[in-house]
Amino acid sequence: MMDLPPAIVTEADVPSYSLPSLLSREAMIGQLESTIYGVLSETAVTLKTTIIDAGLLAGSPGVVREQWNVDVSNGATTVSFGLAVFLPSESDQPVPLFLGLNFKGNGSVHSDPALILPPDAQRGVRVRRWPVEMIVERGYGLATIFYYDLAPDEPDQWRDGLARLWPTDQGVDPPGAVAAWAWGLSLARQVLAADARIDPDRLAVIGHSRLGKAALWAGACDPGFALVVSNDSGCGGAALSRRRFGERLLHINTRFPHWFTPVFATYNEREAELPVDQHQLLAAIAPRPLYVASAEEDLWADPRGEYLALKAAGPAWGRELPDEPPPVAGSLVAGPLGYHCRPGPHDLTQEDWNHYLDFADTVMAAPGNIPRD
Ligand code: GTR
Repeated sequence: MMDLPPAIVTEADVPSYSLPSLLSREAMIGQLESTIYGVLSETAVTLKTTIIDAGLLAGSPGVVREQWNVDVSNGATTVSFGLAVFLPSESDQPVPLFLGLNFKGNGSVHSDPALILPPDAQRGVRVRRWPVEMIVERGYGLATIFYYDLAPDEPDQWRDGLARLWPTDQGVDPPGAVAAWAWGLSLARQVLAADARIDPDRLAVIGHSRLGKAALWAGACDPGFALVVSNDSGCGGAALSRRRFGERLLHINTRFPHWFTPVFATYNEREAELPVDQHQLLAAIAPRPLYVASAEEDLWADPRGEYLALKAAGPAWGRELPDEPPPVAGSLVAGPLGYHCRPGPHDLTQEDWNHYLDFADTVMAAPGNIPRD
């Protein structure tokens, strides 16, 4: 692999730039498709859910653990993925639920030995990112999918997943792996919405880092998500590309050539010529609630650029956010928009979840109060 230039990590080295204007949601989605992600997928599929395991979460009688197998079929081909679902064991009404992809397998999110673990994966290794009991105690469900089940994160293998269902000719702006992950989120939302224990109108999508990019693209394209949460999603996620701060297009498109539609790489080192920027991805989520979060030490993901993208998207919700982000460890909640920058490194922590749950309590408090397109 070619030697990549170092990242810009001082504000003084950020070029001056001007951002493209916000457009209609449809126009922004169209430009984001043709420049960055490719289409989410227009493939008509049928979904079949089988509950292959149901019990109480080990050590936590207040939590129901289920494992679902979802068959996705286009008629000729079927691709399956597994969903781990956690719900309150007692609830007299359908619960709101967070859906997010995980990096290390469903058995990485909790030490419960019943959870399916991919080969060579370590049980419970990502417990710190998934405070299952805390989320459920606060009245939310949680569902998660191992992202390799949707599209293996390898340049030469990512098509061996949901992409097998797509037509071979994907046109001039074929989707990349981020779009495959996002499509999987959208399909999972549909099967979750069909379960009577879950409130179909209060489904949130959340993602960390590359999976935050997928959560944002899923949230922008699928209005069925009532709340979108981006945790440290950075370049190709919430961070403005024109700032060229931290990871920039040259870095991401060289290291991960399979994530985006190929034309994105033609903008390497000429970000100012992009017809779009990431504030438009955020704005395409309006009028539904959106929370963006950064971590102070995560310069690779450009915390300031993530805030500035949210600020630039604000008018899509009729919101004028302050010029400066809230102080580290503080947070800003302006109606349907939220932001915080947590002290510490690139990660998804309980502290982040506390912010998301507090925010969800305000924007998803009662069924039916969420603005829709
Ligand atoms: C990095 C990548 C980031 C981010 C991160 C992650 O290597 O450069 O864009 O996606 O991985 O997903 O943890």
